[in-house]
Formats: sequence, structure tokens, C-alpha cells
Amino acid sequence: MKTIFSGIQPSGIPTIGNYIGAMKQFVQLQEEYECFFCIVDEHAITVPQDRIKLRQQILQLASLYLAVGIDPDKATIFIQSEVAAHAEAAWIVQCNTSLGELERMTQFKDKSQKTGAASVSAGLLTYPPLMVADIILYNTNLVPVGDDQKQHLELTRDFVERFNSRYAAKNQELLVLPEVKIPEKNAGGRIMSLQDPTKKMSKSDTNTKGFISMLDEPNIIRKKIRSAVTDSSGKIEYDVENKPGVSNLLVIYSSLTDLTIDEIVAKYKDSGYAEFKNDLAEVVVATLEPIQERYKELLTSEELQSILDLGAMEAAKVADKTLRKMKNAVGLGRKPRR
Ligand code: ATP
Ligand code: LTN
Repeated sequence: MKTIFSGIQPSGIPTIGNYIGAMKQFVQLQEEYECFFCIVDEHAITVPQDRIKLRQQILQLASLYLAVGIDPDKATIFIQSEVAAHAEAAWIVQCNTSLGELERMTQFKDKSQKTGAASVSAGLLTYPPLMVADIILYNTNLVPVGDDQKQHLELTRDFVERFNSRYAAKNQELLVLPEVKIPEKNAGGRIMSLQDPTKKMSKSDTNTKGFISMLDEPNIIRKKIRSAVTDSSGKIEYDVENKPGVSNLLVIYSSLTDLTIDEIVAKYKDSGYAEFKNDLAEVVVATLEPIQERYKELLTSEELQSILDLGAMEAAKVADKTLRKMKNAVGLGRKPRR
């Protein structure tokens, strides 16, 4: 069976962008792959976090993984910082990655531009090597992510090729070369902000009107969709260039129902934005309500704690083995270890 790895940062409550771009795929993929779904808390601290909130968000994300339908009998769910191999392997990755490669990453450029490169943490720059470590430790074949992670996956593939050519003995398979799996943009690979449809919807956006959190109450969801930025033409059409707001709403609608964008456009050809937005709000509410109910039961349960304990143990078994291989390949320690 092939292996999947993916992670979400507990840097806030996941949005419908995270759901459509990442989590929804996870649920489908667990049927066909050996899956590892991680709560990447070490990535979250690359930007300042409140300690109390971070702990809450870790458990909220874990509960949401389960509430959307990830089955702990089929997939391993765990917290990154509870498997020590991630930080250790990340060091070896960093030492085999050039500064230039990291400075070219657009996520680093975007995030560091906001506060100025001198004051951001070094961890923000070395964020991609930690992500590379996450992926390679599990001999991952496929990484399902949203469109924004494409460049990080290219870096991962470059790293694996370089590491294998530098260190693998003849005929030895050292690290597995992963493939990326991204939904098309019109199928939810990049859900945009409701307030600025040229910007990606993001859970850490300071303008909370820009995103719908998976835990927003129905009335908040209705309000946010009603005030989503559109345009003045009043026509419901898919045209990302000229009508980015409406196009984004169409993508959300289509991703959460079994209707194609063309079918939705046809359905609303004689309607205005108000009716379209009202119906979309009900689609989103109907998707999130059952998830929120399961979430509430899980959050404080013993079951959640034992799933995470077991997940960390299972993950460590696989990760430690790869880490040993990497250390041996590089020559760390006194002698090769099996
Ligand atoms: P942050 O705001 O803290 O940077 P984020 O909301 O961008 O976080 P991540 O934790 O970085 O979310 O991403 C988790 C997964 O969700 C990744 O696979 C990412 O590609 C995907 N994702 C994030 N935002 C979107 C979006 N707007 N549309 C589609 N997929 C997304
Ligand atoms: N960088 C990703 C989160 C992430 C991830 C991973 C995704 C960390 N490690 C490994 C896939 C595989 C993000 O910001 N969305």
C-alpha cells in the first residue's frame, strides 16, 4: 500500500479553505492509502503564538480531523512535537539545503515582508526543511495539499534527489521521492478570502470576515457570506480574472455539493447575488453542522487523548527507522545503527 502524509498547522481554527483544499481529500484517501495526518505544532511556532491558545488549537484541530471523518483505525493522527524525529531530521535536512533555496520560498517572502526580514524568526526561514523532514520520515509517496504548498513540495523533491545522490550506497533506496496531489483551482485547491478575493483564505487572517472557520455558528456563516465582496454586474458567472469574488463563491458551492460550476451558473442564471449567497450559506451550514456536533463530543473525550497517544507511538516507530537511516548515511554518531 502506498503512503500519504499531510499536515495542518494549529495556528488558528481551520477554515473552509483548509477543509476543501486539504481535509476533504484526506477522508477519501484513507480508503486507499496508508495515511499519516499530522498536527504540525512545530510549524505553528515559526510565528508568535499564545501558549494557552496554541494548546487549545492543537486539540481543536485533532478533534476536527476526527469529526470530518478521518478514521483512526485507518489513518494515524498525531502531534508533530510528540515525535522527536521530526526536529532531529529537520536539522539534517537544513544542513543539506542552501540558504538561497530557502530565501526563494514565496511563503517566506510573503510572511517576512509583513514584519520585515530582520525581525522574523529564523524558524520561518527553515520552515520548509521541517516540512521536508515530516514528509520523508514516513517514506511518503503522495502529499495531498492546497495549491499554496506547491513550491514546498518542489523543494522536498529536489532535496530527496540531492540527498540520495550524495549519500545512498549503490543500489540502495535511501529516501522515497514523493509526489504532490493538489485539487485544481476550480475544484478548491485555492479558496480565496471573502473580503479580498485576490488573496488566499487563511486561518490566521486578522480580518475574521475574510474566512469561514469550521467552527463558526450558522448565523455568523450567513453574515460572512452575505458580506462577501463581489462586483457590481449582478451576474453569476465564472470568470476568475474579472469576477474573482463570485468565482470564488462558485468554487466553494461546487466543492461542497455534487454540482459542477456550470450547473450552478445555469441554476442561478435568472437570480441575483442575494439569492445565490443565501443558498450558498445554507450549503456551508449544512456541511459544517454535523461536523461541529461530532467535534463537540470529541474535544473533551478520553477517546481523543488515547487516539493521539497511540498515533504518536505508531508514527515514531516509522519515523525513527528513517531517521536512523539518515544518520547512518551522513555519518553521525560512533557507528552505523540498525
Ligand atoms: P496560516 O494562515 O496559519 O498560514 P493556513 O490557513 O494557510 O494557515 P495551513 O495550516 O498552512 O493553513 O494549511 C493546511 C492545508 O490547507 C494545506 O494543505 C494548505 O495547502 C491547505 N490550504 C490552506 N489554505 C487554503 C485555501 N485557501 N484553499 C485551499 N487549500 C488551503
Ligand atoms: N506547510 C504546510 C503544513 C505542513 C505540511 C507538512 C503539509 C507542514 N508539514 C507536510 C504537507 C506535508 C502548510 O502551511 N500548509
